[in-house]
Amino acid sequence: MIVLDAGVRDSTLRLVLNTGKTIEFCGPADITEETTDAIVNAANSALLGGGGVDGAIHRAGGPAILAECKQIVGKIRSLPAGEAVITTGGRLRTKYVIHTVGPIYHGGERQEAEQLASCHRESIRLADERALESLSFPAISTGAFGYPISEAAPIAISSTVEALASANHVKKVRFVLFDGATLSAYTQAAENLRNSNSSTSYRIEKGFS
Ligand code: AR6
Repeated sequence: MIVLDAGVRDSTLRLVLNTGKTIEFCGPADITEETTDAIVNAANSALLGGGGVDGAIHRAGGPAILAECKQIVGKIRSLPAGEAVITTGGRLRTKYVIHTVGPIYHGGERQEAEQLASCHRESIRLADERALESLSFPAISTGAFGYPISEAAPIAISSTVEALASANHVKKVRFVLFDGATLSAYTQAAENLRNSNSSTSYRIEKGFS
């Protein structure tokens, strides 16, 4: 029997790496309710909040998160696409928010794939540096930034598999996906990647909720 952690309502599929580390796909769900050690925010370079998941995180987390973001921006001016910074979680149930900036999609010829992969690698690296064990990602760049979900999903998943495999502390990553179409694109991509890439060593468990 698979026992789910509190907070996961609708996991439909998970990847289990040969080390036992897992990547879960959950949804439709709101990432602001997650109880993982960190949640990832799909922010913009100004780090001052916005719409979509960024707006939802700042609304639910309260002013402490924005105050920390302002301090960070005071030092670095702006956060380039593909990079990430960490703040506390304010009033959220999670302890930390990792703010990363996804690429704005311009057709795929402007290093969007590399930047999107970097968002996942850098977020996991920051969580690992803090010795966190779990974090949750939204579908970075697939909303206001226009990245086609079917292109973004395999990049998000393969970069996460790679970064999770080499993490020292992070054991569990969740993709917390807001709507059914995004959830099915990500789960489909996970299955396709396993079939197409023999070097990716994981098994798939399905149908737990
Ligand atoms: N929980 C999980 N996923 C969510 C939530 C939520 N509460 N709300 C929205 N999503 P977007 P981007 C999904 O636009 O494309 C902001 O204004 C949403 O359905 O939030 O990286 C920032 O300030 C979609 O699948 O992020 C930036 O300016 C996914 O999150 C810009 O948008 C990403 O959509 C970033 O654009």
